[in-house]
Amino acid sequence: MITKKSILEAIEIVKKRNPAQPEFLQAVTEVFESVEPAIARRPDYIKNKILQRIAEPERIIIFRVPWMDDRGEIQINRGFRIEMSSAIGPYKGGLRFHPSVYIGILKFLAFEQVFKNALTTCPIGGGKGGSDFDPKGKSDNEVMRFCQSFMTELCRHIGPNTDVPAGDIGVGAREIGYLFGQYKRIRNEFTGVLTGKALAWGGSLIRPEATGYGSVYFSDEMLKTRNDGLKGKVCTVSGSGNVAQYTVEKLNQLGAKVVTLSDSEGMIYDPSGIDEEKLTFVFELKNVRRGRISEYAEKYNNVEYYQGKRPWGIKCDCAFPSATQNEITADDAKTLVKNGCILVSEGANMPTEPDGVRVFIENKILYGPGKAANAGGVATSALEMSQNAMHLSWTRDEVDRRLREIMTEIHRNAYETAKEYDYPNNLVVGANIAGFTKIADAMIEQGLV
Ligand code: NDP
Ligand code: 2IT
Repeated sequence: MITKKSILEAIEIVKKRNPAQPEFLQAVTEVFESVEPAIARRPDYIKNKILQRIAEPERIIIFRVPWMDDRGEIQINRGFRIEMSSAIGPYKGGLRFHPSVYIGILKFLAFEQVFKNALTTCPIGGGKGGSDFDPKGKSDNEVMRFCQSFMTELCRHIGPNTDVPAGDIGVGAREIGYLFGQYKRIRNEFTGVLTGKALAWGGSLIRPEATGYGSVYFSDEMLKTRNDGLKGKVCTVSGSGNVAQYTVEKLNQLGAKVVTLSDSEGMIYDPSGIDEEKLTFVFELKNVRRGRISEYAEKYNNVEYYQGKRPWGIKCDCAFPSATQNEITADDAKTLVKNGCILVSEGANMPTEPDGVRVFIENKILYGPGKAANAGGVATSALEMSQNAMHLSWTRDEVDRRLREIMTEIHRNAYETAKEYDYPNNLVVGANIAGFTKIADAMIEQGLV
């Protein structure tokens, strides 16, 4: 009773203090409500005001990013870095460049990142950053000038033992390169301050693949609990960026068939499956030509393109949302269940609306929440940091083996924690409590800071 009251009060405080940040409130509410059984066992969490402290970023940096476009016109964007929690390691998390970016989106992402990173077994705190800059339609030179201006300010706040950014939506290998170059130039220091770097200058093998591969490994662990596997499963994937591409690659390797991809304009449905050759076309289309997924339907026969649609109306066994937040509504979730979907593994961050999550849980779907299922990306970033610190590089097999082990351990931890707290098979409760208790205990041990 006291526990419930304390949680509701904490949610009220977060709501009052952060008006007009619905995504942040959504993420906080989900975690706070689901950790109730852990707080009920630990009155010291209430006494130490862990909920209030954990939802308040340690530091937020907001800055002007002026740059000049190819026509010589001045452009102004806004840059952010949310340093959410350093309880278990330096701040770690991606940068998102997308016109929808504002402080509420980045705070939700930073908050999720804290628990995700705690689950990885690696010593990394949580952060997130980015800008409302839209890389779409910009020349490489414009992207470079923007990245240089962004890093000119950011470089005073980050460092290999302080805060280590990486990619997210709109930030891939090209952007990380420009950001790294400018950091090195200003600080005169060649160091592992960013992850997702290219191989020749400190990057790790498997980091580009890691989020997608990890989400598939996680789905495999979920299926194993029902003595099932991915072979022969029909899968829908949303998005067509970094996470989606490597999700398709690994699903193909494990004998599944992927029938959809999407972008912000629409989706393609290819009933015969996106095989290796077609995936090679997608890599080139999205990463080199930076085109639209609709071109896939123009290139291949018997493929349908649905403008403005997401893949959730297509019948499938397993769904891999890998585009963005709140891309699965409660109605989408009902449609998936009705069509026989047995598994959802979230490559994206918070892709399912809260009512959709409830539909999955009530229907006993194998549901892997993003902070567990997509943790392979940041975990492999932590492996990149380790390699940088040791000034060496592991082989592809070595990194992939470690990634596989980490995903297995995240699943085991979430699964066992759910059981321990009497919510068997509920990986939302399991992942949230496992991440939360690790952070909360570290905070108490380190005193009131
Ligand atoms: P990319 O920029 O490589 O790709 C994003 C894809 O999602 C594109 O196909 C994009 O379409 C689509 N998309 C983006 N915003 C929207 C939107 N508002 N509505 C519909 N579609 C959208 O990003 P990533 O693949 O890296 O990231 C995808 C998701 O995975 C994000 O939620 C991210 O936070 C999460 N994630 C990423 C990790 C990583 O290591 N990269 C790690 C863990 C999670 P379009 O091209 O039309 O914009
Ligand atoms: O959401 C995420 O976990 C990421 N975008 C990856 C972060 C990282 O530091 O690799």
